[in-house]
Amino acid sequence: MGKTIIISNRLPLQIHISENDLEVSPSVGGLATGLKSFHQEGDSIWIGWTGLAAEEIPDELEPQVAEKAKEQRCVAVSLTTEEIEKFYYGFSNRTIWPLFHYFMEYTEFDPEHWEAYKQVNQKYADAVLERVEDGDTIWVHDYQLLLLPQMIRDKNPNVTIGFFNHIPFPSYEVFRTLPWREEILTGMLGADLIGFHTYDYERHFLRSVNRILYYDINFNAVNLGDRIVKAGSFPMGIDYNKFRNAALEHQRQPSSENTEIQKKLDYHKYVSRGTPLILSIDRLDYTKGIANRIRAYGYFLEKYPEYQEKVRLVMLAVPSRTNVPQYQLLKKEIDELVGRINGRFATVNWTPIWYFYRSMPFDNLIDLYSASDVALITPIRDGMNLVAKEYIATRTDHTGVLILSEMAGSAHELNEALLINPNNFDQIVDSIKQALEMSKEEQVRRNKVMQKRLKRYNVEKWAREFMKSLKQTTITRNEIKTL
Ligand code: GDG
Repeated sequence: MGKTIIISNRLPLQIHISENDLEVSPSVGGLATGLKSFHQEGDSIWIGWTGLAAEEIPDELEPQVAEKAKEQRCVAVSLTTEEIEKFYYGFSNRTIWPLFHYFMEYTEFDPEHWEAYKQVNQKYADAVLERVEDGDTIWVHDYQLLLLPQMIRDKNPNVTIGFFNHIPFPSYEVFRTLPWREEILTGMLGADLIGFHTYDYERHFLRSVNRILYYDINFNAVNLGDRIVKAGSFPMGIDYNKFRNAALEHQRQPSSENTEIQKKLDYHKYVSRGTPLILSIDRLDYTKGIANRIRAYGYFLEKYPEYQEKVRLVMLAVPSRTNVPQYQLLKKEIDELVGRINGRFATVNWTPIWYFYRSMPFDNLIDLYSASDVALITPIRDGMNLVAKEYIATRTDHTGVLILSEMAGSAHELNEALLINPNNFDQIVDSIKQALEMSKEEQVRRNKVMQKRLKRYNVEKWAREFMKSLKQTTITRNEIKTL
């Protein structure tokens, strides 16, 4: 049996250089967090970018970067500043990301970005081809590398290729607006199996393949004539035990370090006498519905004034894609909204919103999940949303209420949450009230069902199921060949 090669835009680690010294830290984000456990437990190698531009790495430090990556069975792909600008911030995050999340008005169609996207996909493909041997299994991840499966297959047809899309796949009517729609679909179809978080994304993809490339579709199989490609839905899980154990550990030993967030939470506990906390955590991204969430919270305080001074929103927004203008504008909008609501409602003893714009260590994330009575997660569109699952998993006593947007892939599995339409302010506001007033018994009943599901369908199972289907697809392919 051959080896497994994971390939994604970013490695699960980030490298920082300070005064000619290297520092390694884990990368934040859904894909890295989820796949890391699969990688750590297996014998895969992982190919991707470190997050540093080639120009930022002095020649003498290059071997050290490679060494640090190797320690975690990773191989670093080097990207220049120009490639990062055009491939990553450009085509990936100004074309595919907004289009696939239905933000048509933010979508740019720039041929120069497209050229860079092709070139950089080829660069990743070359990094794979240098290391791949016949019989290996390659697992390509996400929207930055949609062309990779076919690029690899063109050079080496004797490997098994799986592709997983971590973001939504839009409906045909939206996807067809992309000038390079044929190339993108052909790139993906180089894989043997193409995975999505939900059945809806899978259907959207298959319909686009049928309408744009005219291939016949039989259930979930695309008939290319000489090859069959399968599509499937594999809702990504979390490392349930890791989150639950961290939460149990947190209960045993709360404030190990006196960090800023712990000081705030302690203050809240003693000074505000444990009035409820509502939690909001995301990368700062327009798809996550953060601005509307703040507006809805302001509206809640206005509609139900009895909750003024009786509740607090703790909001963590993790900096993301700060070079893209839409993200800079959103940051400004959020700063203003937080200022406006705090300015309008704050009293001497009470700040309605505690806002943090930074990323936090894992332990602090657990502190926040554990301390919060309600999690308010209201994306406009979200492939899955792992934060919702992590919140449920860390509630060791099964209390706590999750308010979750129907537009998140995870809403399909978390039916016992209070599901809302993120554009319906009255519904959000009434759900906040319902959450704050929900009996403990009902909280526990809802949480238990969801936790059980998360425990069973964890990230390890997700990866195993995908790999099992991938293997099955290739067995069928080989059987067809020998007929
Ligand atoms: C994409 C899709 C899909 C967040 N802040 C901190 C931190 N995090 C961790 C969370 C969670 C992850 O980052 C975020 O995952 P999400 O799934 O919520 O969102 P995206 O980053 O947009 O992920 C998404 C996912 O891929 C997987 O397929 O679910 O729909 O958009 O794990 O815990 N971690 C630390 N500090 C932080 O400040 N340590």
